[in-house]
Amino acid sequence: MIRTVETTPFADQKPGTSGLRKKVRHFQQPNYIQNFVQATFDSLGAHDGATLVLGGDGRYYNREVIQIVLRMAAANGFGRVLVGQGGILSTPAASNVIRQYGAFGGLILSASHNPGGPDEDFGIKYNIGNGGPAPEAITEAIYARSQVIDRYLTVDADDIDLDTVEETVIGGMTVQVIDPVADYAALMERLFDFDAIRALIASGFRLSFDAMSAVTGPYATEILGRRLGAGEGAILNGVPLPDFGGHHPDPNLVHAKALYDALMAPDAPDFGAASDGDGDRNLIIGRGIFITPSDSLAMLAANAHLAPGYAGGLKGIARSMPTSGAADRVAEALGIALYETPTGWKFFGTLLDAGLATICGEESAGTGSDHVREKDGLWAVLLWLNILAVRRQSVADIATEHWAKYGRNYYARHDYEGVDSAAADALMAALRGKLTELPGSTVNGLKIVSADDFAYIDPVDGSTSQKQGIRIGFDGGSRIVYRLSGTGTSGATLRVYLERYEPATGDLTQDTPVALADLIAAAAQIAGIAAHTGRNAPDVVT
Ligand code: VG1
Ligand code: CO
Repeated sequence: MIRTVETTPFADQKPGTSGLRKKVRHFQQPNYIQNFVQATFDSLGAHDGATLVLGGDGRYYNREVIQIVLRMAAANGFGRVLVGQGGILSTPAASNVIRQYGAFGGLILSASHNPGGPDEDFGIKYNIGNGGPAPEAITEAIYARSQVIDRYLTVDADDIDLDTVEETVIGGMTVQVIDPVADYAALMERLFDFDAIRALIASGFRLSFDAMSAVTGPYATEILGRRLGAGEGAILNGVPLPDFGGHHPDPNLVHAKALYDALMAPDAPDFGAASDGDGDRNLIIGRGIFITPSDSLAMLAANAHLAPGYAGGLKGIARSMPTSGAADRVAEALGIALYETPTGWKFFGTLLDAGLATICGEESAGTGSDHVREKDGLWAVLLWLNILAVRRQSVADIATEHWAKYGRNYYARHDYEGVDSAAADALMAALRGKLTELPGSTVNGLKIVSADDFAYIDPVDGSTSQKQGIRIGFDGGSRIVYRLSGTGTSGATLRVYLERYEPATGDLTQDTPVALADLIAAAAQIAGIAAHTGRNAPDVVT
């Protein structure tokens, strides 16, 4: 029954910031997906008879990979697989299913905000039993195993019907096709005051949610459209498409420009939001005002107690290192701890499990809490709506009051995409070579007071992570961070994160590019961006 198939290793199966991501055609090489899945199963502890969760963001190749994984899971001794209907599970919903059913772990098929289609991107990652992304020790073990793998296990069985909620058996293993939305929607109802949000919407408050033809369509339609009464008209691009309609399902000001324009128009709705390919990111725009993800984290943390799920207060706040310090000021005011982690959600898991933090966030439009172990796009939208329903103020008024109390962290991220990998590595190496000489020097009129390469020691398990981004600190608290993306599939992406703090007594109404102009020029100079990359301007500013 179980068939052992010989294979040989692929050199490039090292998971990045969030799993293994490559072009679809790369994944379609014979045995490529099988090798990675077998390397993953081989790296896990005993899992005989255990439950595995399986689902993806619905992108091109999702269904095919699900059938492959089901046969391999059966051959590898799993007792049961819970798979989302149609092969669909948003990343936060998958995290919830793993936790709720006490699963051993899960495989999530997604390349998140990267485009989909036969010539675009695919991805796969393993999540552990707490529902969160596998920590580095496990991703390293998977990679090591992938480098010596010589066989994979499968069973001969027909494809199963993914579209009917039912139970089947494949090679002695039970496959349960589950409703991908139901458990997640119930969780949201427990955390938030749906009555208050319904009343807000019934009072004439207008919202617009752009699902970007990606996985959140069915979730938003059920939760925002039906349960909260916003109606189907409030959901844009609500049907998941394998190629996301040819767009980047990346909720930022470039790829969600139509939504942004609608919120800046004279007849704008009160609230606009969008999510990404796999549903873990969020973009928040109020009428006439974009809320940066770093500010959103701070504002959500400051107001979270207004939602039933957080009425008891927060234990702590965690943010990734490049995320602005806006949340730090909220933590200080609340008298709770603030944790600074490397980029990627996998670093929040230990803090959440240990009860050290309740809310986490990243500047890349990721926010979440201890309700699951992934960032969660719709959760952030619902928390905002709950806050708006209680405070009955506009998003702009809430932001203005927040800055008047805590000051404002002007912030932007500049991405240089598709840079030659060797050139990007050389730029980072040159920066690393100057770390000791930079402090004390002045660039473009700005005095540098610190420079380092961020290293992290996990306060819970003591694991360490080096080289997580170059930080340059300036007199007065401004900061530049440089790092290379770990999620791209072609060339390198240089990310430059810029931040300047303006105290509550200062000018809180500047345009961000103006507020950051000095810093932007200094960033180009310090790293020699044009000389290394040949680029004079970033491709994407968020
Ligand atoms: C990016 C973001 C990071 C995020 C990661 C996964 O990583 O910067 O904050 O956790 O994507 O998000 P990188 O290495 O490209 O900077 V998702 O929505 O792709 O799962
Ligand atoms: Co994502």
